[in-house]
Amino acid sequence: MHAHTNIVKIVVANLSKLYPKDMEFPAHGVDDMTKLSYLHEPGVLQNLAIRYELSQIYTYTGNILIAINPFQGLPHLYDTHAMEKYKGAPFGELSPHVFAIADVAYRDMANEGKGNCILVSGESGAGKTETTKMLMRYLAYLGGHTVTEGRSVEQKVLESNPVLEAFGNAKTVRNNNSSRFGKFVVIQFDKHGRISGAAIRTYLLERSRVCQISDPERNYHCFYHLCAAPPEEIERYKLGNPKSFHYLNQSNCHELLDVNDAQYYLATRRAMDIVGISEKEQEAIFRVVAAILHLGNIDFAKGEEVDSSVLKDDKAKFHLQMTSELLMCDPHALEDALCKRVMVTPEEVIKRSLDPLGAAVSRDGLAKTIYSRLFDWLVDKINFSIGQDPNSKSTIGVLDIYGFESFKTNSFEQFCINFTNEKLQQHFNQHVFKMEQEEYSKEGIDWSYIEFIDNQDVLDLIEKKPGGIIALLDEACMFPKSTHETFSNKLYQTFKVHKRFIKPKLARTDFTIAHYAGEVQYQSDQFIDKNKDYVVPEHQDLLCASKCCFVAGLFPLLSEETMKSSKFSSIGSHFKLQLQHLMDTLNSTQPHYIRCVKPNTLLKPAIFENANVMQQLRSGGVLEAIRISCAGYPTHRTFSEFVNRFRVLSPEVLTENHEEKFVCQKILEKLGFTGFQIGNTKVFLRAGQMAELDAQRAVVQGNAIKIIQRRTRTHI
Ligand code: AD9
Ligand code: MG
Repeated sequence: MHAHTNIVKIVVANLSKLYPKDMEFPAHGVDDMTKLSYLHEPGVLQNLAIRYELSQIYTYTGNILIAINPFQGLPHLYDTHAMEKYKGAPFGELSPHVFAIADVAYRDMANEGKGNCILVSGESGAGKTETTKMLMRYLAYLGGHTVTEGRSVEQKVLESNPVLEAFGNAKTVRNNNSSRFGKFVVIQFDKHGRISGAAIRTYLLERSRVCQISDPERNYHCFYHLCAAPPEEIERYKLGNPKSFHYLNQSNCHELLDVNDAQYYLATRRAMDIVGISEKEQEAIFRVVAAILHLGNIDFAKGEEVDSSVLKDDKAKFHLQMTSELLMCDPHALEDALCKRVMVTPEEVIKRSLDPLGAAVSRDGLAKTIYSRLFDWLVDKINFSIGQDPNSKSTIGVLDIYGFESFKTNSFEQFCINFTNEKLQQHFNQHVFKMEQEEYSKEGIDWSYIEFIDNQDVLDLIEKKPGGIIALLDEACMFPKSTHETFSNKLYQTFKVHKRFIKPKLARTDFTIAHYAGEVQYQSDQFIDKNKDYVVPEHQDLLCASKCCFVAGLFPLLSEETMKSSKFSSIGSHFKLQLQHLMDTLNSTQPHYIRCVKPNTLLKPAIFENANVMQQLRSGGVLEAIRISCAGYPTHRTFSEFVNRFRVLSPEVLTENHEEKFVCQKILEKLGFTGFQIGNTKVFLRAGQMAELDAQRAVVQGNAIKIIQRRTRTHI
């Protein structure tokens, strides 16, 4: 190599790891990946990177929309003008966009009067919630009303977002506005295509955040909003700086850049007005939020008796007083409910004291229960206020649910989240596979031998009844002597030879599941606790007796039967049922997919991290979709496209006046290709055949160039 050449990096690679580059790769990339001659990982990645650099954040892979978070406002992309443009435009005619997906769903729904759904997925911070909001805005634009009085259904649907975000979103390390719950919104339309109702379903709110946060994350937004409320409210609720509350000061992050909590407080109240939450209810809601903050400041110290606890100091007494005033319950009863437990034995009823640690656990349990009941109340209230249309069969569901998670430590939450993703992945694969089959059938070609790899084995491992992990966990929860060790051992024994279950070397209680998106190692130590949906009867009795009907309403009197039944209620099994219900809905509708991608972990614009994006494409099933299509005939080309590109390979066929279909067949036969199929309008090629054709074309063209060069030289 000459010394003056630019630095050349020599990379040695295995031939099987080299992929042919698309020689005709357009400088601006292609707006649909299936237009690439070579459908492989590097090609897909390069295409997305080129487009992202040009602020083209949307790209199709067939019918799937890939959306890369721009991390900057792109208002022109979503303004009314853009909405007008996409309305009714044939799919694929304009640049890829969320509006185009919503438009297709709307047209399917309106023309065929059936259910459609749009599934938005991606990892935390990838842009699911923002995308969902855009979809809902567009659907509201298409199916909106002009109302003169009161609020329209679509206004209420749109304003439910800020309310649920205030109570269900928080700053995490991955996203400053991370949704800590899953959400499925079903919008109903009447026979004229106008919005006539909607229903919001939520999934698994992260409860632990209410009393436990780590630096630099935050608790739910509403706590900070309330601490920044106008002075009268601060005085009424005896609030102050977030730093003074235990539930907020475990992290040093109290304020967010570019977020004014005071303004958000007022905005949340306005949104509550719109969704139909009365002034009185709003007062009660925020009173409960304030009560939770005070509750968290009730500290305990050792009491005189062994293993007993008392309020630690005057500060604790003050906060106990405040909590009971705000919840309108008796302060002594509150103290007892926190520090004591009633034991019922066949002979007598005894009050047993809790030690300070036990009392703190009891306090945190109460805070979590109140908060999650408050959240459920909000969802119910919003649903009630929006109203559902019992006659509507035309619906569009929009799913914004947590993506696959794999952290350093993974607990029960990650287990449930990844279970969800396995379910959705199966649905996705089946759908992509079906679409591919439909295309083949339409073209009249044989598809019978395409293999379909399923993740049913992981799902069985998790949810099979009996014998799956959730079932074994429920058993462990019902057996009083269980520990996480006994639970883990049971798993190790049961799944000794399961190929999706791994006992990590050296691990004593961890277990690993080989998910479709990669292996995840779970720490089992809190599984048993977190699976129990259990409200301490003392807490239930205390709040059920509250003089505030709102608070008492969150803790309705339990029937005798429920009281008596010793069977606990399992969060895992309940979630499994909810998911099954969701899948049933999804299976009965026409799905559309949006895969959100987070281009970098810095949450900054214009940075595209290759390896990171690749991983997301893998776990989002985008590459799986590509694999499925590669297993069959990855390249589909219309007859005329094919002839134009490869006529040079067999010029003699063209000289006779043949039909294009025939020409395609002849070219391929002449070159000795087998296994391809000629459909009604397209040529279907097996993996690698396009590359082979291109190589031959390059040789022919190269020869042609050489001939021309030779001729030119002889002329000189
Ligand atoms: V999480 O799983 O709920 O933690 P999401 O919902 O996937 O996550 P979110 O929609 O909240 O992510 O997006 C994160 C941030 O990216 C937003 O707060 C915006 O600042 C930014 N974002 C996302 N999409 C867009 C967009 N289309 N245009 C501009 C965007 N900014
Ligand atoms: Mg979100």
